[in-house]
Amino acid sequence: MLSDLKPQAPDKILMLIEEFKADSRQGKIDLGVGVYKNPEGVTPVMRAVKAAEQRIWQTQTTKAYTSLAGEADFRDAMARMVLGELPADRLATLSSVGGTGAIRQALELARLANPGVHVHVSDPTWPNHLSILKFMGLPFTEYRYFDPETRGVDFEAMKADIAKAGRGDLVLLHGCCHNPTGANLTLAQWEELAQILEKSGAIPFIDLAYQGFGDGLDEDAAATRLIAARLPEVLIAASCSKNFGIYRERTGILMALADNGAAREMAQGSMAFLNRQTFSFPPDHGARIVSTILTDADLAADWRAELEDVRKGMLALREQLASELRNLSGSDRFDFIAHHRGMFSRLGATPEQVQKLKSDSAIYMVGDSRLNIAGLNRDTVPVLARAIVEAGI
Ligand code: PLP
Ligand code: TYF
Repeated sequence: MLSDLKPQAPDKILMLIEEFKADSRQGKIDLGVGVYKNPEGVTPVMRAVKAAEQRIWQTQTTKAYTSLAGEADFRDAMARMVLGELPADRLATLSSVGGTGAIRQALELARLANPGVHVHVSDPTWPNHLSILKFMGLPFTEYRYFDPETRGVDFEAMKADIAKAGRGDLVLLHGCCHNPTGANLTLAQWEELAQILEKSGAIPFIDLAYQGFGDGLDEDAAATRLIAARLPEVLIAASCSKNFGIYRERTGILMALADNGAAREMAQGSMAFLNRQTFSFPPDHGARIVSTILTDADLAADWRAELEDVRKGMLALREQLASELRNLSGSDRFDFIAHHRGMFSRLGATPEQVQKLKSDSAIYMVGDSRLNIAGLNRDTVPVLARAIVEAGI
């Protein structure tokens, strides 16, 4: 049996980590995988996370199973953080194995309700979206999103493509901080999108992996809240990996908003069922860290403050990079870097230029020219800017 297995396509982002490690050049710069790094290049454990872990260690008296859907404290606190309130009459929630687990369970839930469910994804999107859809055998279509000229969103094209989604189709949207491009919709554009979805009966499925990394914790949830208020049914997959810095704890949540109580009940039962079919109980430690922080005013305030520092640090690097490039190139064609939000920006370079950055300057970014802003610091920004101009980008 095992010899019948075929090799699977590797994850190109994760491959880059190995390639970077193997490079012995001094001063190499890693702008690949989407992990936050401070100016010293360290991915720290956040202060409030350490404090919450200490509190859990001191007070936890059992490690017995939780419930199939995960702890209610975590799910309620996350629903409040994402939605700004707890719409208990329409909301079903499920603790998941990271944001990825929430995406998978959302697609499983949709498939359970509608075995041939058609999914619409942005072009480009996070490669794992496509990989999971292909693995599950779900039909999908890409909607136009990124404008390579402006490096912003081609909103007219996006609207035209999303308007073609049928009733009951899923439309996968990045709630903020689009990965891989960094280009995002304005709130007015989200409003237009909501109208299109209302008209077509397609169901928004929001992937929210970077809340707090763009314009602020509430600002980054504004689009999700708008969609949640306007559409009868919404799926939301939220990750705690980045904003709590608990990547390896695998903490996330699936939220399903229903338009009536009976459908909510059905969704809640089906979601717990899906966890049971996959791994029974979801992991608890990361979820407990999150609920400990969010339900304690002091810990929550400290976490918010540290998250704000992280966010502002990335914004400062964006400004610095755009400004260096303005000076070096004598043009404003890189100003989009300051307008993008989140961890990533797509430079719009060719694969050959990305390769040149790697071979000539030991600068590593994903092949589609996505760079992780948090991989930079004040000293490496000028190095990158010079290399970008020298590579003829
Ligand atoms: N969605 C997007 C767009 C992402 O970039 C990520 C990656 O971190 C995730 C979801 C899921 O992250 P995780 O499974 O680590 O919580
Ligand atoms: O896009 C990224 O870099 C992050 C981290 O299989 C990541 O979302 C990358 C690849 C992967 C899982 C997470």
